Amino acid sequence: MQIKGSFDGTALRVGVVVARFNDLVTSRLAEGCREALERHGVGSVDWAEVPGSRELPVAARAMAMSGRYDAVVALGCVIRGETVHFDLVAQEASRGLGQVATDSGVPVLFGVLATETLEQALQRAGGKVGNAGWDAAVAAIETATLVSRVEKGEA
Ligand code: INI
Repeated sequence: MQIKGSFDGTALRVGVVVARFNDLVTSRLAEGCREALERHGVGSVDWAEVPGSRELPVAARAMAMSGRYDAVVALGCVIRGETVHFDLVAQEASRGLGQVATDSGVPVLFGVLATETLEQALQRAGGKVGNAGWDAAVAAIETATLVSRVEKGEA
């Protein structure tokens, strides 16, 4: 039996957490995410904001554990050239968000850019390399619908 997610988000409730740090980039990720959720019919979206990517896991955890969301999307941007603790922030966000997903069973999508330069980040936030916020939103819909089908025993 092949079980696949769908791209119909009409029945889904999605929580989005956006880090303010590097908000020139993260506001564009949020815009891409908003557009993708709308385009795929997600009617229920709650938005939360945190200071930086390091705070994404705890906010995502609160959303995921609340039982009110079928998926949580985390958006942030860490730029190596602008911080000496790039690795700490990026790794903490990645590890923490992965942990939230496995602890809660709720898909937690990793829309955190980790780049060398601001230019590279902007290219991935609606520039010529796409928009990671859009990609995370679409991945949230596909994964949440897959989880729902598995739980309901649907093919
Ligand atoms: N947070 C980011 O989201 N991106 C960064 O590049 C960054 N830098 O450069 O340090 C960053 N730092 C803040 C961090 O996420 C926390 O908000 C802060 O350490 C307070 O816990």
